[in-house]
Order: sequence, then C-alpha cells, then structure tokens
Amino acid sequence: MEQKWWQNQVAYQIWPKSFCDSDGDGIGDIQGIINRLDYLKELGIGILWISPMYCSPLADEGYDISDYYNIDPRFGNLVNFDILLLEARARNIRIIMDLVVNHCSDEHEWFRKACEDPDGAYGKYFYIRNRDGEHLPTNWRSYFGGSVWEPLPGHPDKVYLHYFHKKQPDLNWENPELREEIYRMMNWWMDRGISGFRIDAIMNIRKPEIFHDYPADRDDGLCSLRNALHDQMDVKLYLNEMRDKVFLPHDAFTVGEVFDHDPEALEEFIGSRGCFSSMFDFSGEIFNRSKNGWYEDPAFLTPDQYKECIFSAQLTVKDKGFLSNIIENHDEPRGVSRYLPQTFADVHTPAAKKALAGTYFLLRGIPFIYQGQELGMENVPFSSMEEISDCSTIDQYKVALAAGLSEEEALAAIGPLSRDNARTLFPWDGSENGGFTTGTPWTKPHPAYTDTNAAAQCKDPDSVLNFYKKLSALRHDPEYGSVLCQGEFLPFLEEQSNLIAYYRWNGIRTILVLANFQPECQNVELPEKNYHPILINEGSLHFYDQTLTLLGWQFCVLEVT
Ligand code: TEU
Repeated sequence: MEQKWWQNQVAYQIWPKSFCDSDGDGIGDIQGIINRLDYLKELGIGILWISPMYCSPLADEGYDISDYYNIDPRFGNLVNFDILLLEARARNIRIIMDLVVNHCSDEHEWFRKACEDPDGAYGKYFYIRNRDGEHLPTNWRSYFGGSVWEPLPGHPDKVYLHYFHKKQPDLNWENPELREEIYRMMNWWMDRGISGFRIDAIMNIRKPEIFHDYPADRDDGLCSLRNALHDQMDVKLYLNEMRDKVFLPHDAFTVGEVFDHDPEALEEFIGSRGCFSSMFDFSGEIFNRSKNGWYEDPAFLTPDQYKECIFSAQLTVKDKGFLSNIIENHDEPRGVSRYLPQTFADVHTPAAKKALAGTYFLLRGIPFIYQGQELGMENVPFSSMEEISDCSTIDQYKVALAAGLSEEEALAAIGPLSRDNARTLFPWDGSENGGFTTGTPWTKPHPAYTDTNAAAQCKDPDSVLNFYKKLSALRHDPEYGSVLCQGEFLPFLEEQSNLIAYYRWNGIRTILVLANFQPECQNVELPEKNYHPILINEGSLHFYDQTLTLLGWQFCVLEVT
C-alpha cells in the first residue's frame, strides 16, 4: 500500500465544549484549543479531530448543524478558526473537522424552507411523506428512541424522517442537488486549510429503496434501524463520489464512523482505492450489544474478551488498510473503566492504565487519543439523573424503566455506559473547576480532578500522561517507528488467559508487545531468541532462561533479535 502522510501520525480528539474555556463563559472555545496546542504538540499529536463547532442549537451537542459555513459563537468565529489552523500548522498539527451530513438541524435554512414549501426544491432535501391518518410510513425506531417520523412543522398531514434526534432531520442523499451542496461545503473547508474529516454516522446516508415495516422487536411496536441498514441501497456509490470530488483532489485524511459494514467490503472502504483513508475499530465498543437497548450492554469486557475483539479486527484488516484504534470517544465510557474491569481489586492503578494504553496504541493502525484519556480519566460516578444531559442516555433511562427496572437499577445500568462519562471538563490543574474556566462551567468537573489533572501528570515522570508521550515517541522513533506504524500484526500466545501479546514485524525488525492483564504475576514462555526491552510501564523485567515473569499489570515492548 502506498505510504501516506497520515499513516505514522498519532491523532487526538477534542470535544470542544469541555476542553478549555478561554473567555470565562463556562464553555470551551477555539482560543482555548489554541492555548493548549503546545500541550498537544508535546504529546506527539499530528492530527487533531475536533467534534462539531459549526452553528448548532446543540440538541445533540453540535451533531445537529444549523449552518455548515460558520462557527458557533459559543466556540468563537471563523477568524479564530483560521488562527487555529495556522497555529496548528506551525506545530505540524493538522486539523480534521467532524463531517455530519446524514442529517442537519431542524433549524437549518434548508429545513425551514422545506417546511415553508414541502413540494419545492428544499422539500427534496429531506424525506417528507404524507401521513395516512395515525399510520406512519414505517415502524422504524430512531437511534435516540421513538419513531423516526415526526410531524412536519406547519403540515399536520406530513411527516419527516429522522434516524437520530427529532431535531436532526435526515438529508436526502438520493437528491443530486443535495450531494453537490455537501461536496461544495466540504471543498470550502478543505480549501480553508483543514486536512480532512472524521465522517459521522455515514453508513446511514442511504435508505432502503422501498420503505416498509419490519417485525417489531420490542413492546413499543417499533423495529431497529439495523433492518433498514441491511436493506439500504449501496452506500459506497456516494462515498466514492465524495472521495473523487473532495478527498482525492486534496490528499485528505478521512476516518469513517463505519458500523455494520460487510467485512467482505473492507477494501472498498479503506483499501488503497477505498473511499476513506481509515475507519474506527469499534469491535470492543459493540461487543455483545443487547437488542433491547444499550442500557443492557455489558459495562465492561474481560481482558480475554477485549483480546478477542482487537485481534479479530486486526486479523480481518491485515495489510488491506489502516484501522483507527481507540479505547474511548465522546460517545463511549472511559476506556480504563470499560477495559480494566473492577472485578479485579484495585484495578485503576497507573500500571494497569499504562498496560491498556500500550496494548491498543501499538496495534497496527492509527492510534486516536480522546481528551483526558491520556490522563487515565475514569467514568463519572453518577448519583442522580440530574447529572445526565445526553439525549441518548435520557432515552435509555426511560427504556430501562419501561422494561421494569427500578429508578435505582436504571441509573446503575446507564451510568457506566453513558455518553456523559467522557464529556466532563478537561482537568488542566488542581485549581477550582480543574482550571477549565475562570467562570462558572457548563457542567461539574470530574470529582477526581484534584488527583487526576494535566499539570500534576506533566511534572510526574511516571504518570500515565508521560507514558502516552513515550508511546507517541515510539511511532516517530528512527529505529522502531517504521515497524510499529507499518509492520504486520501477529498474535502471540493467543490462548493464554489475561495475557495480551502480539508481534509487529516488517521483515527487518521484530517487536514483541506483552501485557499482563491481571494483578498476579504471569509467566510467558518465549521462543529462543534475544529480547531487548524498548519500553516497560513499571518495574523491571524478570527473565529465567526463556521464561519471562511479568508482574501484575506489567507491560513491555521488546525487540526480538
Ligand atoms: O454517532 C453515531 C451513532 O450514534 C452510532 O452509534 C449509531 O448508533 C450507529 O450509526 C449505528 O449503526 C454519531 C456521533 O458520534 C454522535 O455523537 C451523534 O450523536 C450521532 O452520530 C448523530 O450525529
């Protein structure tokens, strides 16, 4: 596969509302990001994905866009944005924007015009259908709960389609005019100097050719949208059009939020002639998902389950393309809370957090760090629904209650999975509100911010943050960078429980990554070779001939010669 500028990078995701507030209004902003670019530079970041900052009523925290060509005043303006681009470039950091084009906001001009004249040009930008009395066009359930159909404002006889929130009407991608509008907008941002896009919910942009009901799968009489996704028209047709009209001419880096794809079609998504540069590996995030709602999903994975997920993803992709590897994002709980289960006593130690960090970071692909992950931030211990603001979590709480859970049980079920876990304020230091703002923050800081914050960890050479810096540095290392970025992935001792071990190999160098995912020591029988340590999370290594005894939660990277 041809080498590209983005393959050796480390990427970082910012959720702007909670990252850094520069003007004291309690909401993070672009100037706040600019103020923290040196921090990101030191962390070794080369690509910065910023969650949506476009104008938005924030019904879904910016994933409902009312003007694609402007920055929401809460975050700043286009001048701030241009300065951010320049300041980032000066530090060799490229910015990618979040592209949310399955839907826009119901406050977008297009939707307002569609409401004024549903039969006019803008009516064709959306899916508007006549309503047959009480009967809705289909029984599909929105991702955020309830029917996907909502009465069209001003037209009680009509309904419009929304796969997500009712304030997020789906855009009609079958309309070539709409597609051209979107490509024009994307090129406008590319020409402004961004380097690509993270592409939101993209598998949803095409619908089934014929809209019809599917068997209901819950008592609400509705059915999962997975049925519609299964029957959708070929999504790659428009993704390839997007690639040809926007990505290729700009040599963009693009990472798709791809769910439910056909594994056979992997190369068409991320192969050398695929529609995207990369796509996220969500195998750990979607593990054992319940049909009844995500409140029933497992709150954590055992190390062996986690290994099964990441190994199978790696072995499916092999060298066909580059996955983007994550342990968390703005939609997921904190990685350390999900993959370091509290079934182990005292599991959230720096050693264990570093072991998890090293394990996912050195997989083949592009490591993404979500803000605060590099500090080892944990989930929020929610004690009441009043602390929850995410629309999807509120919906799932209701689903759990409807399924018969008590209020206490419902809160306990959604708490460890809520999207709000990752959306707390970034703890910059131990001062009031973690140094996030000089004003009153829009939400409470994480209760652990006095212990877990960037300033304290910068100073501590053994901190989780400084370990992430070492991991980043390895990707740029003149000796090891090439094998760690491009080399093949080969499982090692896959059957050994609570051990996650793999080789990276490029025909020139062989690297062995070993992580002991348990508090007890664990012996690893190594083939007869020489092993030279490149990185250890904590302690020293204990070799007895070909046996390596790893301490509890010990992680190491060895060169094999
Ligand atoms: O998430 C998409 C999303 O919610 C998926 O989990 C969805 O369930 C999937 O497409 C099912 O196959 C993105 C954003 O990351 C999220 O924050 C937004 O709320 C959402 O899109 C709507 O824009």
